[in-house]
Amino acid sequence: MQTSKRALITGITGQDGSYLAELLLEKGYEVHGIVRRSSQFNTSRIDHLYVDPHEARARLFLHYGDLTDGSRLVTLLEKVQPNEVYNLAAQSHVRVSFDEPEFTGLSTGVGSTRLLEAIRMIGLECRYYQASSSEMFGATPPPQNEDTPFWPRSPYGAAKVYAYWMTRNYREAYGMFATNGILFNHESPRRGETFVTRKISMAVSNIVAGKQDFLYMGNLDAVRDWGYAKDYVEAMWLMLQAEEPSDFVVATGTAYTVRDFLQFSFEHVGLDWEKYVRFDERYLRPSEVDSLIGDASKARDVLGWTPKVLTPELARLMVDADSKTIDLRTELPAQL
Ligand code: NAP
Ligand code: G4F
Repeated sequence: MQTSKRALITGITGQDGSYLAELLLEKGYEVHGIVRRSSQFNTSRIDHLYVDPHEARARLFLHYGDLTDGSRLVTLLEKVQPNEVYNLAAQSHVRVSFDEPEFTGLSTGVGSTRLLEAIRMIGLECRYYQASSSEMFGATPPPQNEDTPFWPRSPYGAAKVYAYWMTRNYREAYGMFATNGILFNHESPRRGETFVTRKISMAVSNIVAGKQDFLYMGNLDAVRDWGYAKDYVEAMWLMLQAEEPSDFVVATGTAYTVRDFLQFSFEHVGLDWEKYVRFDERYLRPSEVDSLIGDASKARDVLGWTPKVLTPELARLMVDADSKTIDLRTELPAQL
Protein backbone atom coordinates (compact mmCIF):
# COMPACT_ATOMS: atom_id res chain seq x y z
CA MET A 1 0.00 0.00 0.00
CA GLN A 2 1.41 3.43 -0.93
CA THR A 3 0.78 6.50 1.25
CA SER A 4 2.41 9.90 1.35
CA LYS A 5 2.57 9.98 5.13
CA ARG A 6 5.61 11.16 7.07
CA ALA A 7 6.50 9.68 10.47
CA LEU A 8 9.02 10.72 13.11
CA ILE A 9 10.36 7.99 15.42
CA THR A 10 12.29 8.71 18.61
CA GLY A 11 14.30 5.66 19.69
CA ILE A 12 14.65 4.48 16.07
CA THR A 13 17.99 2.80 16.89
CA GLY A 14 16.35 0.55 19.51
CA GLN A 15 14.64 -2.82 19.12
CA ASP A 16 11.13 -1.48 18.48
CA GLY A 17 12.29 1.57 16.52
CA SER A 18 14.04 -0.64 14.00
CA TYR A 19 11.00 -2.90 13.45
CA LEU A 20 8.64 0.07 13.30
CA ALA A 21 10.86 1.84 10.74
CA GLU A 22 10.80 -1.32 8.62
CA LEU A 23 7.01 -1.57 8.84
CA LEU A 24 6.41 2.09 7.96
CA LEU A 25 8.83 1.98 5.02
CA GLU A 26 6.98 -1.09 3.74
CA LYS A 27 3.76 0.91 3.98
CA GLY A 28 5.23 3.70 1.85
CA TYR A 29 5.93 6.23 4.61
CA GLU A 30 8.78 8.71 4.61
CA VAL A 31 10.46 7.89 7.92
CA HIS A 32 12.52 10.27 10.05
CA GLY A 33 14.41 9.08 13.09
CA ILE A 34 16.12 10.82 15.99
CA VAL A 35 19.57 9.47 16.78
CA ARG A 36 21.72 10.35 19.79
CA ARG A 37 25.20 11.56 19.05
CA SER A 38 27.63 8.91 20.18
CA SER A 39 31.40 8.43 19.81
CA GLN A 40 30.68 5.28 17.81
CA PHE A 41 27.88 4.52 15.37
CA ASN A 42 24.80 3.28 17.22
CA THR A 43 22.69 2.48 14.15
CA SER A 44 23.44 -1.24 13.70
CA ARG A 45 19.73 -2.22 13.98
CA ILE A 46 18.72 0.07 11.10
CA ASP A 47 21.80 0.02 8.85
CA HIS A 48 20.07 -2.45 6.51
CA LEU A 49 17.32 0.15 5.90
CA TYR A 50 19.59 3.08 5.20
CA VAL A 51 19.98 4.56 1.73
CA ASP A 52 22.28 7.53 1.05
CA PRO A 53 20.02 10.62 1.24
CA HIS A 54 21.56 11.89 -2.02
CA GLU A 55 19.75 9.08 -3.83
CA ALA A 56 16.21 9.83 -5.00
CA ARG A 57 14.88 6.54 -3.59
CA ALA A 58 15.93 7.45 -0.01
CA ARG A 59 12.95 7.47 2.35
CA LEU A 60 14.67 7.06 5.72
CA PHE A 61 16.28 10.17 7.19
CA LEU A 62 18.20 10.41 10.45
CA HIS A 63 18.65 13.50 12.59
CA TYR A 64 20.71 14.13 15.69
CA GLY A 65 18.64 14.86 18.78
CA ASP A 66 17.95 13.83 22.34
CA LEU A 67 14.81 13.73 24.48
CA THR A 68 16.64 15.75 27.13
CA ASP A 69 17.06 18.67 24.65
CA GLY A 70 13.68 20.37 24.24
CA SER A 71 14.70 23.15 21.83
CA ARG A 72 16.13 20.56 19.44
CA LEU A 73 12.79 18.77 19.44
CA VAL A 74 11.12 22.05 18.41
CA THR A 75 13.51 22.69 15.51
CA LEU A 76 13.25 19.09 14.33
CA LEU A 77 9.45 18.90 14.41
CA GLU A 78 9.24 22.22 12.61
CA LYS A 79 11.58 20.97 9.89
CA VAL A 80 10.14 17.47 9.44
CA GLN A 81 6.41 18.29 9.88
CA PRO A 82 5.44 14.64 10.57
CA ASN A 83 1.86 13.35 10.40
CA GLU A 84 2.66 10.70 13.01
CA VAL A 85 5.09 10.86 15.93
CA TYR A 86 6.11 7.64 17.70
CA ASN A 87 7.84 8.31 21.01
CA LEU A 88 9.84 5.14 21.66
CA ALA A 89 12.99 6.69 23.16
CA ALA A 90 13.70 5.86 26.78
CA GLN A 91 16.25 4.62 29.26
CA SER A 92 14.34 1.36 29.08
CA HIS A 93 16.21 -0.98 31.45
CA VAL A 94 14.40 -1.51 34.78
CA ARG A 95 17.47 -2.67 36.76
CA VAL A 96 19.54 0.24 35.43
CA SER A 97 16.80 2.69 36.47
CA PHE A 98 17.63 1.92 40.12
CA ASP A 99 21.24 2.97 39.42
CA GLU A 100 20.24 6.04 37.37
CA PRO A 101 16.85 7.14 38.73
CA GLU A 102 17.34 10.81 37.94
CA PHE A 103 18.43 10.33 34.33
CA THR A 104 15.62 7.80 33.84
CA GLY A 105 13.13 10.44 35.04
CA LEU A 106 14.63 13.09 32.75
CA SER A 107 14.60 10.94 29.60
CA THR A 108 11.84 8.33 30.05
CA GLY A 109 9.48 10.65 31.93
CA VAL A 110 10.06 14.35 31.24
CA GLY A 111 11.37 13.55 27.75
CA SER A 112 7.79 12.75 26.74
CA THR A 113 6.57 16.09 28.07
CA ARG A 114 9.26 17.89 26.07
CA LEU A 115 8.06 16.20 22.92
CA LEU A 116 4.34 16.80 23.61
CA GLU A 117 5.03 20.41 24.50
CA ALA A 118 7.14 20.93 21.36
CA ILE A 119 4.22 19.61 19.25
CA ARG A 120 1.81 21.94 21.05
CA MET A 121 4.10 24.98 20.87
CA ILE A 122 4.54 24.84 17.10
CA GLY A 123 0.86 23.96 16.53
CA LEU A 124 1.72 20.74 14.67
CA GLU A 125 -1.30 18.67 13.60
CA CYS A 126 -0.10 15.11 14.13
CA ARG A 127 -0.95 11.84 15.81
CA TYR A 128 1.21 10.95 18.80
CA TYR A 129 2.09 7.48 20.15
CA GLN A 130 3.54 7.08 23.66
CA ALA A 131 5.45 3.87 24.44
CA SER A 132 3.83 3.09 27.77
CA SER A 133 4.64 -0.09 29.62
CA SER A 134 3.16 -2.96 31.61
CA GLU A 135 5.87 -2.12 34.15
CA MET A 136 3.45 0.65 35.26
CA PHE A 137 1.15 -2.03 36.76
CA GLY A 138 4.01 -3.22 38.94
CA ALA A 139 2.59 -4.81 42.08
CA THR A 140 -1.07 -4.83 40.99
CA PRO A 141 -1.98 -8.50 40.45
CA PRO A 142 -2.79 -9.86 36.97
CA PRO A 143 -4.58 -10.00 34.65
CA GLN A 144 -3.93 -6.35 33.82
CA ASN A 145 -5.97 -4.30 31.34
CA GLU A 146 -6.58 -0.60 30.55
CA ASP A 147 -8.60 -0.14 33.79
CA THR A 148 -6.06 -1.76 36.13
CA PRO A 149 -4.56 0.69 38.67
CA PHE A 150 -0.84 1.48 38.38
CA TRP A 151 1.57 0.56 41.18
CA PRO A 152 5.06 1.06 39.74
CA ARG A 153 7.93 -0.75 41.45
CA SER A 154 10.93 0.97 39.84
CA PRO A 155 12.14 4.45 38.88
CA TYR A 156 11.52 3.33 35.27
CA GLY A 157 7.92 2.34 36.06
CA ALA A 158 7.30 5.62 37.88
CA ALA A 159 8.73 7.63 34.96
CA LYS A 160 6.46 5.74 32.53
CA VAL A 161 3.40 6.44 34.72
CA TYR A 162 4.21 10.17 34.57
CA ALA A 163 4.60 10.02 30.77
CA TYR A 164 1.33 8.07 30.48
CA TRP A 165 -0.61 10.72 32.36
CA MET A 166 1.04 13.58 30.46
CA THR A 167 -0.05 11.91 27.22
CA ARG A 168 -3.62 11.66 28.50
CA ASN A 169 -3.49 15.23 29.75
CA TYR A 170 -2.45 16.60 26.35
CA ARG A 171 -5.31 14.62 24.83
CA GLU A 172 -7.84 15.99 27.32
CA ALA A 173 -6.50 19.54 27.65
CA TYR A 174 -5.56 20.34 24.04
CA GLY A 175 -7.57 17.80 22.05
CA MET A 176 -4.41 16.18 20.69
CA PHE A 177 -4.60 12.74 19.06
CA ALA A 178 -2.34 11.27 21.75
CA THR A 179 -2.45 7.54 22.44
CA ASN A 180 -0.77 5.28 24.99
CA GLY A 181 0.23 1.79 23.91
CA ILE A 182 0.63 -0.18 27.16
CA LEU A 183 2.88 -2.91 25.85
CA PHE A 184 3.83 -6.02 27.78
CA ASN A 185 7.34 -7.47 27.40
CA HIS A 186 8.23 -8.06 23.78
CA GLU A 187 11.42 -9.56 22.50
CA SER A 188 13.28 -10.50 19.34
CA PRO A 189 16.76 -11.27 18.05
CA ARG A 190 17.26 -7.46 18.14
CA ARG A 191 16.50 -7.26 21.89
CA GLY A 192 19.17 -5.48 23.96
CA GLU A 193 21.71 -8.01 25.24
CA THR A 194 21.09 -7.33 28.97
CA PHE A 195 17.33 -8.08 28.98
CA VAL A 196 16.62 -11.52 30.32
CA THR A 197 15.41 -13.28 27.15
CA ARG A 198 18.32 -12.13 25.00
CA LYS A 199 20.79 -12.83 27.78
CA ILE A 200 19.47 -16.41 27.77
CA SER A 201 19.43 -16.88 23.98
CA MET A 202 22.97 -15.55 23.66
CA ALA A 203 24.20 -17.74 26.51
CA VAL A 204 22.64 -20.86 24.99
CA SER A 205 24.38 -20.25 21.66
CA ASN A 206 27.67 -19.47 23.45
CA ILE A 207 27.45 -22.64 25.56
CA VAL A 208 26.77 -24.79 22.50
CA ALA A 209 29.78 -23.21 20.76
CA GLY A 210 31.99 -23.82 23.80
CA LYS A 211 32.46 -20.09 24.44
CA GLN A 212 30.72 -19.90 27.83
CA ASP A 213 30.50 -22.30 30.79
CA PHE A 214 27.77 -20.85 33.02
CA LEU A 215 24.95 -18.30 32.94
CA TYR A 216 24.53 -16.10 36.04
CA MET A 217 20.94 -15.01 36.70
CA GLY A 218 18.73 -13.29 39.27
CA ASN A 219 15.07 -14.05 40.12
CA LEU A 220 13.82 -17.04 38.14
CA ASP A 221 10.30 -16.94 39.63
CA ALA A 222 9.18 -13.71 37.93
CA VAL A 223 6.22 -14.24 35.59
CA ARG A 224 6.08 -12.37 32.30
CA ASP A 225 3.85 -12.27 29.22
CA TRP A 226 6.47 -12.33 26.46
CA GLY A 227 5.46 -11.53 22.87
CA TYR A 228 7.32 -10.86 19.62
CA ALA A 229 8.42 -7.27 18.92
CA LYS A 230 7.56 -7.54 15.23
CA ASP A 231 3.91 -8.25 16.12
CA TYR A 232 3.84 -5.40 18.62
CA VAL A 233 4.98 -2.60 16.27
CA GLU A 234 2.01 -3.50 14.07
CA ALA A 235 -0.23 -2.68 17.06
CA MET A 236 1.52 0.71 17.47
CA TRP A 237 0.73 1.62 13.88
CA LEU A 238 -2.89 0.41 14.17
CA MET A 239 -3.37 2.64 17.22
CA LEU A 240 -2.52 5.73 15.20
CA GLN A 241 -4.91 4.67 12.39
CA ALA A 242 -7.86 4.33 14.81
CA GLU A 243 -10.78 6.77 14.69
CA GLU A 244 -10.18 8.09 18.20
CA PRO A 245 -7.11 8.43 20.43
CA SER A 246 -7.24 6.04 23.39
CA ASP A 247 -5.11 3.70 25.50
CA PHE A 248 -4.52 0.05 24.59
CA VAL A 249 -2.95 -2.94 26.31
CA VAL A 250 -0.90 -5.11 23.94
CA ALA A 251 -0.06 -8.60 25.22
CA THR A 252 -0.37 -12.30 24.43
CA GLY A 253 -2.36 -13.15 27.58
CA THR A 254 0.00 -16.04 28.38
CA ALA A 255 2.19 -16.42 31.46
CA TYR A 256 5.61 -18.01 31.87
CA THR A 257 8.35 -17.74 34.47
CA VAL A 258 11.97 -16.87 33.71
CA ARG A 259 12.64 -20.53 34.58
CA ASP A 260 10.22 -21.59 31.81
CA PHE A 261 12.05 -19.37 29.31
CA LEU A 262 15.34 -21.00 30.33
CA GLN A 263 13.80 -24.41 29.81
CA PHE A 264 12.38 -23.61 26.33
CA SER A 265 15.73 -22.16 25.22
CA PHE A 266 18.06 -24.88 26.52
CA GLU A 267 15.69 -27.69 25.51
CA HIS A 268 15.77 -26.39 21.95
CA VAL A 269 19.46 -27.36 21.69
CA GLY A 270 19.08 -30.54 23.76
CA LEU A 271 20.61 -29.22 27.01
CA ASP A 272 19.42 -29.32 30.63
CA TRP A 273 19.35 -25.68 31.83
CA GLU A 274 19.88 -26.63 35.49
CA LYS A 275 23.44 -27.74 34.72
CA TYR A 276 24.42 -24.30 33.41
CA VAL A 277 22.49 -21.66 35.36
CA ARG A 278 23.89 -20.13 38.56
CA PHE A 279 22.56 -17.44 40.86
CA ASP A 280 24.11 -13.97 41.23
CA GLU A 281 22.38 -11.48 43.53
CA ARG A 282 23.68 -8.63 41.35
CA TYR A 283 20.73 -9.31 39.03
CA LEU A 284 18.07 -8.91 41.72
CA ARG A 285 16.13 -5.64 41.87
CA PRO A 286 15.52 -3.63 45.09
CA SER A 287 11.80 -4.12 44.40
CA GLU A 288 10.59 -6.70 41.89
CA VAL A 289 7.54 -6.96 39.65
CA ASP A 290 6.35 -10.50 40.33
CA SER A 291 3.73 -11.09 37.68
CA LEU A 292 2.62 -9.36 34.47
CA ILE A 293 -0.08 -11.01 32.34
CA GLY A 294 -1.98 -8.79 29.93
CA ASP A 295 -5.58 -8.76 28.77
CA ALA A 296 -5.48 -7.32 25.25
CA SER A 297 -9.21 -7.74 24.49
CA LYS A 298 -9.61 -4.03 23.66
CA ALA A 299 -6.78 -4.11 21.08
CA ARG A 300 -8.37 -7.20 19.54
CA ASP A 301 -11.90 -5.75 19.45
CA VAL A 302 -11.11 -2.16 18.40
CA LEU A 303 -7.93 -2.57 16.33
CA GLY A 304 -8.31 -6.16 15.15
CA TRP A 305 -4.86 -6.95 16.57
CA THR A 306 -3.82 -10.41 17.78
CA PRO A 307 -0.33 -11.81 18.46
CA LYS A 308 1.12 -14.33 16.00
CA VAL A 309 4.15 -15.60 17.95
CA LEU A 310 3.87 -16.95 21.51
CA THR A 311 6.61 -17.41 24.12
CA PRO A 312 7.87 -20.97 23.40
CA GLU A 313 8.30 -20.20 19.68
CA LEU A 314 9.86 -16.84 20.53
CA ALA A 315 12.50 -18.54 22.71
CA ARG A 316 13.36 -20.92 19.89
CA LEU A 317 13.60 -18.27 17.20
CA MET A 318 15.88 -16.15 19.40
CA VAL A 319 18.21 -19.09 20.08
CA ASP A 320 18.30 -19.90 16.36
CA ALA A 321 19.12 -16.30 15.45
CA ASP A 322 21.90 -16.03 18.04
CA SER A 323 23.37 -19.35 16.96
CA LYS A 324 23.65 -18.06 13.37
CA THR A 325 25.43 -14.82 14.31
CA ILE A 326 27.71 -16.15 17.02
CA ASP A 327 30.95 -15.47 15.13
CA LEU A 328 29.99 -11.84 14.49
CA ARG A 329 29.34 -10.95 18.14
CA THR A 330 31.61 -9.18 20.56
CA GLU A 331 31.43 -10.40 24.16
CA LEU A 332 29.71 -8.36 26.87
CA PRO A 333 31.46 -6.99 29.93
CA ALA A 334 30.59 -9.56 32.61
CA GLN A 335 29.04 -7.14 35.12
CA LEU A 336 26.22 -6.12 32.78
P1 NAP B 1 15.51 -0.02 23.54
O1 NAP B 1 15.92 -1.11 22.61
O2 NAP B 1 16.21 0.14 24.83
O3 NAP B 1 15.61 1.35 22.71
C1 NAP B 1 15.53 2.60 23.34
C2 NAP B 1 15.79 3.69 22.33
O4 NAP B 1 15.73 4.97 22.99
C3 NAP B 1 17.18 3.63 21.67
O5 NAP B 1 17.06 4.04 20.33
C4 NAP B 1 17.98 4.66 22.47
O6 NAP B 1 19.06 5.21 21.76
C5 NAP B 1 16.90 5.71 22.64
N1 NAP B 1 17.18 6.68 23.71
C6 NAP B 1 17.48 6.43 25.00
N2 NAP B 1 17.62 7.58 25.68
C7 NAP B 1 17.40 8.58 24.80
C8 NAP B 1 17.41 9.99 24.88
N3 NAP B 1 17.67 10.62 26.03
N4 NAP B 1 17.13 10.71 23.76
C9 NAP B 1 16.88 10.08 22.59
N5 NAP B 1 16.87 8.75 22.43
C10 NAP B 1 17.13 8.01 23.54
O7 NAP B 1 13.95 -0.13 23.88
P2 NAP B 1 12.79 -0.96 23.12
O8 NAP B 1 12.73 -2.32 23.72
O9 NAP B 1 12.94 -0.77 21.66
O10 NAP B 1 11.50 -0.19 23.65
C11 NAP B 1 10.99 0.94 22.96
C12 NAP B 1 10.14 1.75 23.92
O11 NAP B 1 9.07 0.95 24.42
C13 NAP B 1 10.87 2.26 25.15
O12 NAP B 1 10.30 3.50 25.51
C14 NAP B 1 10.54 1.23 26.22
O13 NAP B 1 10.64 1.80 27.50
C15 NAP B 1 9.11 0.89 25.84
N6 NAP B 1 8.64 -0.45 26.19
C16 NAP B 1 9.36 -1.54 25.83
C17 NAP B 1 8.89 -2.81 26.12
C18 NAP B 1 9.65 -4.04 25.72
O14 NAP B 1 9.33 -5.11 26.25
N7 NAP B 1 10.59 -3.95 24.79
C19 NAP B 1 7.65 -2.94 26.78
C20 NAP B 1 6.93 -1.80 27.10
C21 NAP B 1 7.43 -0.55 26.79
P3 NAP B 1 20.52 4.48 21.75
O15 NAP B 1 20.42 3.39 20.71
O16 NAP B 1 21.42 5.59 21.38
O17 NAP B 1 20.73 3.94 23.13
O1 G4F C 1 14.10 -8.75 30.76
P1 G4F C 1 13.93 -7.89 31.93
O2 G4F C 1 15.09 -7.03 32.30
O3 G4F C 1 12.62 -7.05 31.66
P2 G4F C 1 11.62 -6.21 32.60
O4 G4F C 1 12.26 -5.80 33.86
O5 G4F C 1 10.36 -6.99 32.70
O6 G4F C 1 11.39 -4.89 31.72
C1 G4F C 1 11.14 -4.97 30.32
O7 G4F C 1 9.76 -5.08 30.12
C2 G4F C 1 9.00 -3.91 30.49
C3 G4F C 1 7.53 -4.21 30.18
O8 G4F C 1 6.94 -4.79 31.31
C4 G4F C 1 9.51 -2.75 29.67
F1 G4F C 1 8.76 -1.64 29.91
C5 G4F C 1 10.96 -2.49 29.99
O9 G4F C 1 11.44 -1.42 29.18
C6 G4F C 1 11.76 -3.75 29.66
O10 G4F C 1 11.72 -3.92 28.26
O11 G4F C 1 13.56 -8.77 33.22
C7 G4F C 1 12.47 -9.66 33.21
C8 G4F C 1 12.47 -10.46 34.52
C9 G4F C 1 12.58 -9.59 35.77
O12 G4F C 1 11.67 -10.04 36.73
C10 G4F C 1 14.00 -9.82 36.26
O13 G4F C 1 14.16 -9.70 37.68
O14 G4F C 1 13.63 -11.30 34.53
C11 G4F C 1 14.21 -11.25 35.83
N1 G4F C 1 15.62 -11.63 35.71
C12 G4F C 1 16.18 -12.72 36.33
N2 G4F C 1 17.49 -12.78 36.07
C13 G4F C 1 16.57 -10.99 35.04
C14 G4F C 1 17.77 -11.71 35.25
N3 G4F C 1 16.54 -9.89 34.27
C15 G4F C 1 17.70 -9.47 33.68
N4 G4F C 1 17.67 -8.38 32.89
N5 G4F C 1 18.90 -10.15 33.88
C16 G4F C 1 18.97 -11.27 34.66
O15 G4F C 1 20.05 -11.85 34.84
